[in-house]
Amino acid sequence: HLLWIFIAMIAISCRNDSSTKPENSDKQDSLQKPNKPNIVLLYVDDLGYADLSSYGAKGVETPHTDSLARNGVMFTDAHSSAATCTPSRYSLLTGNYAFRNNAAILPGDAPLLIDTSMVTLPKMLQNAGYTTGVVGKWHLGLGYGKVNWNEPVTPGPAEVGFDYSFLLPATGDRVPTVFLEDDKVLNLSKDDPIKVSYEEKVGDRPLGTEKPELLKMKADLQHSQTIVNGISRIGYMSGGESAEWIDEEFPFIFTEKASNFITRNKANPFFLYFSFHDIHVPRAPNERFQGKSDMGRRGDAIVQMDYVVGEIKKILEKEGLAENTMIIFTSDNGPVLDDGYDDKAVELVGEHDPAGPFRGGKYSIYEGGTRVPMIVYWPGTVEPRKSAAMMNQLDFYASLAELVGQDMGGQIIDSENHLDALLGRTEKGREVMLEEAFTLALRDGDWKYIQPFTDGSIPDWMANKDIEAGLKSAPQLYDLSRDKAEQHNLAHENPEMVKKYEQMIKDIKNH
Ligand code: NG6
Ligand code: CA
Repeated sequence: HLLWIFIAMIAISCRNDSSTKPENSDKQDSLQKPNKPNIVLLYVDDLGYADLSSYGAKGVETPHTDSLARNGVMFTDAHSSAATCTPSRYSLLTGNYAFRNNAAILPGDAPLLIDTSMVTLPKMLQNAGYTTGVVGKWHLGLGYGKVNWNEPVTPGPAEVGFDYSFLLPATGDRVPTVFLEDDKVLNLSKDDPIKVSYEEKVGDRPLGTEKPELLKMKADLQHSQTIVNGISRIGYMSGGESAEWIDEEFPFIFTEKASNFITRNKANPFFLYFSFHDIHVPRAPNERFQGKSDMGRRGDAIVQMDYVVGEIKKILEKEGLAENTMIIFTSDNGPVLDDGYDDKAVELVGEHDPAGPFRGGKYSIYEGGTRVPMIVYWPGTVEPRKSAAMMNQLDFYASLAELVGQDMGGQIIDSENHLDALLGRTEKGREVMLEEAFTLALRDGDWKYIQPFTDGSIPDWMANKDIEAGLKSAPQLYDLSRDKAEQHNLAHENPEMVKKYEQMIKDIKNH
């Protein structure tokens, strides 16, 4: 009798099992193993080392990001590969230093910078079974340059390895001021085609130089071309009125697109590259965040960014994905106050020091150029701690390849596997790395060597903007263990070290 009950119970439980199993569940089971977590990369624009309360900010609170920092690995020596956006993003997605492709800040009508035959970071993850998406700022060029925005725009993110994309094509301060969803401009009407030029005025929209009274913020000459949404931009644009973005809506639109991507893909591993517009210029935070910091628009943009971080964390929790998702939070380069718009960032900064103890910021070869906040949050897997490991975004590629069990493509030269450091299991990160700005620097542990800057020139606008690029005609050598702020140049007393580091840079370049 008991035996019959036992057999009946087994039969019932088997039936339940098969009726609740989704289709192709075997595939899902194998992909959802702990070594294939979802990966969400929260990539903030121009956020400085000390722009979060957890990293020492004054005059602004960032509770959502701080909670990631408190409960994850909080790095104190983590770097974007370069001190500006395009080169950093190039390295992030390709695993190679930007100088290998001469990557520099791209104009808004530049061709796609990444060779589509490369096995990029997102392609490597696709090969591991991930669905990949990018939401937010792109700034890696599109098509073959000077694209026709009225037709499908290709090659672009799809050819770089993203199954889904929702983009600001270049930056918030460059035309065209429209969203690109996959390869098409969103909400574009056929009767009102878009025309873009970076050389001469097109159409009748007024320019910042012509109608300054229409502006929410005054701007420098480079940012004083076509006015859209009360903000003058770099570049000229006509048409596309129904497709124009409203800057103040970015946080909600990007969050919604990211949220939809997460929900659509919750059953299989996904990689979301969430690329913020904040806190880049033009800083036009939604009214919900206006006045929420003591620093005006720049601080309010930080609050807005932090809100979005909280929303994305909430969506992951709501979908039951928190423990199976690794969040990496970081920034593409150091901080800048005046980057072209009169948003009072300089006047209202108060006691706040956006780069913290480090010298320089965006555009600079000093530490402030590339040393950025970095947090890895993966509840249940990563133990909370601070880490002084030397880290570089260049190494996300090899480290994540290790995590998901993929090889690195043969074209990947520079990326190193530091998965253990990324997960806070060791404080041993890189021993040596380059930092890229208008010149190159080499970090060898706490030693930092900066190459003299002799060839080439920096743009004029930088000179008038209190930007410390760190370019000198003589070599610079600093001991960061005693001199974090790079004040005491030791190059003169240490010619042998200068020679050695010059040679090391040459060797890296000749690889
Ligand atoms: C500079 C812009 C600056 C910003 C930067 C790119 C001028 C004077 N300045 O050329 O405002 O757009 O490019 O920033 O044009 S980044 O974070 O995308 O690298
Ligand atoms: Ca940037």
